[in-house]
Amino acid sequence: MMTEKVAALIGVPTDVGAGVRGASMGPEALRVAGLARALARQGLRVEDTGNLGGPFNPWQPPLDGYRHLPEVLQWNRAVFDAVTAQLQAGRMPVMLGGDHCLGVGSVGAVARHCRRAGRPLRVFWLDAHTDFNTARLTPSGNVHGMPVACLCGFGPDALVNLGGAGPALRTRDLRMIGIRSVDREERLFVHEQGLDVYDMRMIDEIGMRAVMQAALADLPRDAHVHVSFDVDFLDPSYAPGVGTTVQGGPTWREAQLCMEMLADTGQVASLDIVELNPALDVRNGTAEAAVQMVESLFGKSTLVREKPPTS
Ligand code: EXY
Ligand code: MN
Ligand code: MN
Ligand code: MN
Repeated sequence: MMTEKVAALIGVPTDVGAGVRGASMGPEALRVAGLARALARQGLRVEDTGNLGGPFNPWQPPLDGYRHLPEVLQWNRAVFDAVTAQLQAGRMPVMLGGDHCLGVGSVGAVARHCRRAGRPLRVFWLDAHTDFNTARLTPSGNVHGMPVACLCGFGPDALVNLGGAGPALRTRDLRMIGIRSVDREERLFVHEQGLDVYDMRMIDEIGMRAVMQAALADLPRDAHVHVSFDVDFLDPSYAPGVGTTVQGGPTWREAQLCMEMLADTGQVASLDIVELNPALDVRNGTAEAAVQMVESLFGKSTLVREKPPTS
């Protein structure tokens, strides 16, 4: 008997890592936009575990290069524990952010879980930004611009070692799609560390299909695929409800193809949906766009197909 896959929704209502307030309302906006129903339509059983709790946003300037580090740490500890618990229960964690600083706890938990199980991990970071700043490089001190660096071992000890000693991720386990905003000094560090970045220039030149084929080319068959979906990945023309819009993102169809090709792997096993900011949205349209993308990520397609149309 095939056991039913269970998606466990974990709401994380905070914006302590962001430079604009409002992502704390993200979880509820995703629920209102019908996220649970969309996942259920794709054959998943959905359990909404409710929201995690944590400190309020103190709205302070950076201290030693970080804004709100104690609060960021406290929220990420809660995320790490909640995601770990769902993985151990055999469920698929779906984290509803909240800002992208929460990727440290979420991806950190997935990485430790995979390591314990001896299973390879591949993280797809869908974002306009590389989120690879450090205290020394950051122009803002906002930790939502730093989670990838923290996961790879570059950040404050407490975040780097959140779930155990040493970095959670190797840069070679990461693929970044949709990138179009990297700070000047961050850029040097991205190159120095050899991140696998598929930026908008590449999507323009070879198209989303070839980009995803390249990004998926060496995916091990037994790998756990984690998708960290920053809603600012999407073009602001149809997804204005984020705090850090960057023009020139993937079109609706390009974004959907990206999701569809990830779905085709059949290996998506955990997900973050972050940076949705309902305070900046128009009639919850960005939340609805994100939900539609997530439905594609779990297999929604127009026709019933055994394999991709052109393979
Ligand atoms: N790179 C900029 C910074 O570090 O302040 C902007 C970061 C935005 C991060 C959003 C979540 O992807
Ligand atoms: Mn497992
Ligand atoms: Mn991000
Ligand atoms: Mn971003």
